[in-house]
Amino acid sequence: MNAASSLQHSVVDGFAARFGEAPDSLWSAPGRVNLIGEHTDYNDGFVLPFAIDRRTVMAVRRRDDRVIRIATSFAPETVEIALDDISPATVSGWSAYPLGMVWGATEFGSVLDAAFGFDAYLESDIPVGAGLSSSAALESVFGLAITELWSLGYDRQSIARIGQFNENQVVGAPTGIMDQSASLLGEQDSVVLLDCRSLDASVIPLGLSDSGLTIAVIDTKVAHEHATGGYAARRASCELGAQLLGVTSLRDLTVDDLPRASRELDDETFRRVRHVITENERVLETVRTLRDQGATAIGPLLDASHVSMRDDFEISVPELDLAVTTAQQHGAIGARMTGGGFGGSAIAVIPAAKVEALRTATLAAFAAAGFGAPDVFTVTPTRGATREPLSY
Ligand code: GAF
Repeated sequence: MNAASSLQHSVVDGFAARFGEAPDSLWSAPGRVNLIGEHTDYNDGFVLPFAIDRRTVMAVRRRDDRVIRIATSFAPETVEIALDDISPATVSGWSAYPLGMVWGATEFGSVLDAAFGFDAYLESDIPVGAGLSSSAALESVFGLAITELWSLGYDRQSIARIGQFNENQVVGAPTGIMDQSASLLGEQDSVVLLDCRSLDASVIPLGLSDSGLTIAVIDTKVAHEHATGGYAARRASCELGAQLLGVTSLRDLTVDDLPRASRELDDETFRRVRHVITENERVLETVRTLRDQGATAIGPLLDASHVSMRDDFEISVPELDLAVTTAQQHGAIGARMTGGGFGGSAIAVIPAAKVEALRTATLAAFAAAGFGAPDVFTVTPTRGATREPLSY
């Protein structure tokens, strides 16, 4: 049995153990890795993430009333709430990610007169706090399920927008729209080019296996927290930079604007702005490179992205820098931290044959630096959120 189907079996069994009956539908949504394009989403820019083969799976059984009960393997409690009572004031903790989607849907105009309650049970093999969007997967799986079960009529981009709205308004993290988009729009062996201004998305084949390459994730185990601190400060710097330069968002600037930005901004704000402007260009260059030359040629762009995040945006940490340099020294064609930063994971595009050596070298380098042991594993671009067959 592969990991995905064993997770599905476990969720079906877990549902029966919690609720005493079998589920009647099954849903799943993946985490994501961002290949390139960091902190560009909330600046109306470009991102290039993909959905990974680590998923959150949710088993559901319809009820005759308007109550939702939701439980998971990673928390002991079963949360019970009438769907009409869900609001930012009534949900908290892990269940705010899924349940907040109900309130989000009403804020997006849904009338829930025909909605029915259900019991739901979730399990996931996306590591929490690793910067691989376990929270977006919770929102996406629940958002897709209520969209289909209650016939709400949302397309996937709209579910992603509700997920971002939920995260901003209910959970309280000032994040952009990349993670939910990747979880909902991902396709097998492909990356998703998302224009975060228009929300136009195109799926671009990555072609890794044709080149003998794979993507290794190095989870530093340094926990990040988006609801507080550095992420919000970086977003505020970007908004300040855009305001001082007289544009709606940093998307409206190009490298030609950098000399003026350097004259008009303080050094720190200028470096934040330079990261976003150059990162947007790197995303588009990565897409051109993938189309014209293939995955073997994208390494320098990933390396440059990491330097920009380390030196200009200042969102890396020593563990991420060590993961990146170790990967670069042990056969990666390119490596960078991925996600919001301040911890979480780095990625390395590397020949599949060199992954074991990379794991050994990374564990040794972290031990020598006195850091806790990281996790090193590979990921494959996979399909986005889906209804799963319930065939057992
Ligand atoms: C986090 C956020 F949730 C995303 O919206 C994005 O801003 C990312 O950090 C940085 O690129 O994952």
